[in-house]
Parts: sequence; C-alpha cells; structure tokens
Amino acid sequence: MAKLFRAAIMGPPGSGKGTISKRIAQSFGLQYLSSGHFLREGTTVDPEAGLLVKTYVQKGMPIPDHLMTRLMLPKLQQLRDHSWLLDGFPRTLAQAQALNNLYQLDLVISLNIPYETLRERLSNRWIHPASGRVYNMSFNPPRVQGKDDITGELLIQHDDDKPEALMARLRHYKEVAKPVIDLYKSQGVLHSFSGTDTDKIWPYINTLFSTKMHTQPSEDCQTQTP
Ligand code: G5P
Ligand code: MG
Repeated sequence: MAKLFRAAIMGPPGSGKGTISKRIAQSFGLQYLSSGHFLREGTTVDPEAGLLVKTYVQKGMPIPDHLMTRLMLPKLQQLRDHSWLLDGFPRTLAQAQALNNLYQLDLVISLNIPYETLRERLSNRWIHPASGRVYNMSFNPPRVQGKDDITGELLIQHDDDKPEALMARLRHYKEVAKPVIDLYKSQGVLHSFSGTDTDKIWPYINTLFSTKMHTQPSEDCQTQTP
C-alpha cells in the first residue's frame, strides 16, 4: 500500500484555506477535514462536546484546546486509513503538540495574505449554512444571487465577518499561529505562500503537492510566491 500522506493548511480568516483545500482534495484525492465546518455542523460522536462548541461558535470565539482536540483526534482516528488534509486545525501550539503525538505531518501550507485583501474578501462572503458551501460575490458568485447553487436555499453572512470582529480574529490568529509555524519550520515541513490572489498561488501549491506526494520523506524548504 502507498504511504499515507498527511497535510495541513494554516492561514488567517479569509486567507483561502477552504478554497485551496477543496482544489487540493479534488486534485490529489485526499480526505478533507475543515475544523470550522466540522464545528458548525455539530458532532454526533460526542454530543456533550458538540453542545459546548455551539456556545463558542455562536459567539465567534476560538474553541478551547482541550475541547478542540477531544473532537478532532477521534475524527482523525476514523480517517486513519486515508491520506488527509486538515484546514484550520491545528491552530495553537497545544493543538499541534497533541496532533504531533499521533501523526507526523508531511506538509504544512501557511498562507500570508494582506489584511486589506482579507477584509475585502470576507465582507463579500456568503455561506450556505447547512453544507458550509462558501461563495464570494465577486470571486465565485452563486448562479442565482443570494441562493445556494445545489439546494436553492438562502445564503447568509457570518457576524464575525464584520470589520471589528475580523480585526480581533486576525490579531488572535497572528498571536497563536507563530509558535505553530515555528514548530513546523523546525520539522522541515512548512511552506509559506504570500499573495493577494488565490488563482496565482494555486499553481505553486499544486506543483508542491505533486512533488511531495511522489517524493517522500519531505525536505526542509520555505517557498514564497513572487
Ligand atoms: P474557520 O471556518 O476555520 P477561519 O476564520 O479560520 O474560519 P475562514 O473564514 O473559513 O477561516 P478561509 O477558509 O481561510 O476562511 O477562506 P475561504 O473561505 O476559502 O475564502 C474566504 C472568502 O474569500 C471566500 O468567500 C472565497 O470565495 C474568497 N476568495 C478566496 N480566494 C479569493 C481570491 O483570490 N480573490 C477573491 N476576490 N476572493 C477569494 O473557523 C471558524 C471558527 O471555528 C472555530 C473558531 O471559533 C473560528 O473562528 N475554530 C477553532 N477554534 C479553535 N481551534 C481551532 N483549530 C479551530 N478551528 C475553527
Ligand atoms: Mg474556511
């Protein structure tokens, strides 16, 4: 059997983690797990934790590490025979260490996107709450304005995409992500990408995954798009 491939994508809110992850999962056949979507859809594995999570998600607050790992690690256990890509987990050093005790990541993508770009994107973002499908009124609008392409149901905007909430989320992200980035840098699996346009970053990530998935173990490298 081919060696399983474990990857994660990190980046501030609106950096394109979800958009890029879907392209990776589609191109390379990885199981895709978005922590945000997983939290929002609630959990059947651990209903008690699922209820606790709801109170945090509704307030737009980060989920405490112990709760996050209690939910995510069993979910990963279910995927143990698959190659996977994590979007949004791990977010803190404690989460990264808990994951590290079970799995060695082969590749971690970190997205560096300017604040102005993030603000513009998120103020244009609309979501289909039941499925987590994400639209952007300029980048990938729904076929019918305000409605989900598949179900025709109404799209909504998250409260935490408003500018004041966004600034606080970005500040928080920077603080907690730094030690995680340093950890993966020291393990030689981190690749950072900077830019304002997902379509320009994507070909570099596509090439990187093609290379890494065919030449393991991965080697230390820091990639910057021009
Ligand atoms: P989430 O769901 O992980 P965030 O805040 O980290 O939420 P988010 O908002 O989902 O991340 P993203 O996935 O990085 O952003 O970006 P995206 O959705 O693909 O793209 C953003 C928008 O820009 C979309 O509308 C997209 O179409 C558009 N876009 C993309 N590329 C381009 C482009 O090139 N140009 C243009 N014009 N548009 C583009 O987490 C939610 C909450 O769950 C909790 C926290 O409370 C968090 O706030 N949580 C955790 N808490 C603790 N620990 C964890 N590990 C947690 N994970 C989640
Ligand atoms: Mg997302």
